[in-house]
Amino acid sequence: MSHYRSNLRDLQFNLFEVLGLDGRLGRAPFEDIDGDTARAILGQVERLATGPVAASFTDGDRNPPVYDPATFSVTMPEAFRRSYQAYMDAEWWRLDLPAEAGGTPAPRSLWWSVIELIQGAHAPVYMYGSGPGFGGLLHKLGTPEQTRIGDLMIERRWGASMVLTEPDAGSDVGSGRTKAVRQADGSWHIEGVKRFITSGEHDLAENILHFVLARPEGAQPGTKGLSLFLVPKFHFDPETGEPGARNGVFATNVERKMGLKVSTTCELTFGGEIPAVGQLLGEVHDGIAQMFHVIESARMQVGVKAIATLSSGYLHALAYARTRVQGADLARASDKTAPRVTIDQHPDVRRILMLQKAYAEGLRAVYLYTADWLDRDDVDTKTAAAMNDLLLPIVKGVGSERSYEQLALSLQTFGGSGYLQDYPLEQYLRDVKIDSLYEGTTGIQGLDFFFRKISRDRGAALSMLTREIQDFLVRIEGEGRLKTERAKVNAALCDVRSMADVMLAWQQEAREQSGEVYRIGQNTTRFLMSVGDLVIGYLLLRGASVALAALDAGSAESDFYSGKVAAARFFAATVLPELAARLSVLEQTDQHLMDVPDGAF
Ligand code: ST9
Ligand code: FAD
Repeated sequence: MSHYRSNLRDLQFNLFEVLGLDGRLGRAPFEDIDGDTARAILGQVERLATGPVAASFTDGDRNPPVYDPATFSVTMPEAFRRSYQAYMDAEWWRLDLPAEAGGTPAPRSLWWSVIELIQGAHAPVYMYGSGPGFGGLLHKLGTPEQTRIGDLMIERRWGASMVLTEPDAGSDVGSGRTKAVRQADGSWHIEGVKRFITSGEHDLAENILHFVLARPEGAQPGTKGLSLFLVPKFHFDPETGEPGARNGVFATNVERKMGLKVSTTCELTFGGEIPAVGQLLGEVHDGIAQMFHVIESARMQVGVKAIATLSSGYLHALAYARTRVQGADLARASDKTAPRVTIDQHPDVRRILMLQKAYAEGLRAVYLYTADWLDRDDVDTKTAAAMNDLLLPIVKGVGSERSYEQLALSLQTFGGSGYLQDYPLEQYLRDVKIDSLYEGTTGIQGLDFFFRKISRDRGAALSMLTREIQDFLVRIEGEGRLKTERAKVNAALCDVRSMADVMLAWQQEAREQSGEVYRIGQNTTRFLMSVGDLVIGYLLLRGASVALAALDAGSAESDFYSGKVAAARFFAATVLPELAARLSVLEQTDQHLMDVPDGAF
């Protein structure tokens, strides 16, 4: 039986009933996809995901790739190879490619729904399979010759990797020392050691194209001095793509990790006896901005990965709680002859189940809402991009943190059995921990959220978001059944606005006294998590109002729709009030923490 418990119904609910995707399909720019096609795609991808893609999930953990230091090569496990092949052969990745690269452009919300299903089943399948996506990027950023390389990547299904991190340059990418030396023929030789490179080596594809940040000799320090180079594992015929001699980039180590074991995490050494020959992307020195095209996509991917895993974890916990009999109903606890009940009848278990449901479904709504901004035709593209940018650290940062935290509750629901390898929960937790670390830690997401997405933007996108929430609250004013929840979301909205105002005021003060910025720095993660909870609360409430309408219309799916209302109520009642306390903590932030002597920690 598949480990993966998908939630197609909830995806359909968000896409078609809340976001109104049908209205955008079947016409430009999505002429090739109408509502029926979109539904059929989701159904087919779900079968692929729960079947062949999920099939190697456990095997990949227990029999990870084998690294041979003598040949610097990696042999992938056969079971994983089959899952990977099934995904590549189904070619759903074409939904992410521009038409000129052989793609079928799809709404972003539909694309990320597809990727939720694949990643929930087995995330590394998507990660190793992202080569065509990188090929599509060459269409956007490459020279005409590099566009051709992009086509080769797609046709021949090459692998790809994003290569930023070095031993002394993790969060601080600008400290990278890998250098690029220009050659007389216009090519570049890359020299240095990169660390932690996902899919840096494997034998799933005939070639791997590494997208490498390196500093040309004499370039300025920091991220702005980095350029992006394309460095293939094998040199290749530029017309046919036929691989030739080995290029000088080798996996000199593969890490042993807590989870996500089937995904190779490589030390890559560039240069040495054989030069690592690369070419400059787009013939422009704009590496960090170019790499952020990849990073933005990967941050979304990482958030969706975590959320997909939480959703499956919750559904496992729910199924277990419905069958595990333990203890009597609390109201009859003193009666030793009272019948034993399934654990889903205990208030404490119901509490953690509903919390998991609210976060799993709320976070799904968040990533779909984020993607949907790029599909909307009622706003200009600049605004849409700014809203997507604003929400991205929430999908990545909040999605990964809450999913890890809530998956611990999914495991807890199983009692001691959750700790065993008989169930996938322990692997889910191990596999999901990485999501708050790579692609920018949560700390970095918090800084990005406040300083870049809010302060630098003078709060414009945040105001647009809060206005949208406010407008929705006005629209449902007449819905008496959601009166309490509406008030709680409104209170959370006021709390978040106050947090932003306080932090922006500190930033003004920091212009005079630079140390004031420490008060902001102590709160960026708190603020990110709080805005995340607000957006979850808002979207759950939006879902609840749609659900009430469906119930009023006499829908046969009364359990499903009642569940949407229940999750919104529970979240508004038990999570959103915490924002008031967080605001109070934030307002009272002083410099004591920064003044504690380092030795006193
Ligand atoms: C990693 C990979 O961890 C893990 C999983 C891999 C899975 C692979 C699967 C692949 C999936 C993807 C496939 C996609 C295919 C392609 C599709 C394409 C459509 N937004 O603030 P400044 C830029 S990889 C946009 O001064 P510092 C911007 O150009 C390792 N751009 O930064 C800016 O200039 P300007 C991940 C941004 O202080 C410039 O950077 N590592 C953004 O110099 C400088 O900005 C990390 O993520 C943004 N949010 O450097 C590192 N931010 O201002 C984390 C910056 O003029 N560290 N730019 O516009 C950071 O992010 C740091 O904040 C820092 C700081 C490095 C940016
Ligand atoms: P550090 O930067 O040393 O951070 C340590 C701690 O300090 C963190 O909690 C962090 O939040 C905090 N911190 C650091 N700087 C600041 C700051 N300025 N303000 C506040 N807090 C701060 N990289 C690639 O290039 N390509 C890949 O494909 C890739 N895949 C990976 C796969 C795995 C399994 C792993 C573990 C890592 C991968 N990475 C990859 C690297 C990953 O992106 C980095 O590990 C990550 O960006 C953090 O860098 P670091 O590990 O050096 O931690």
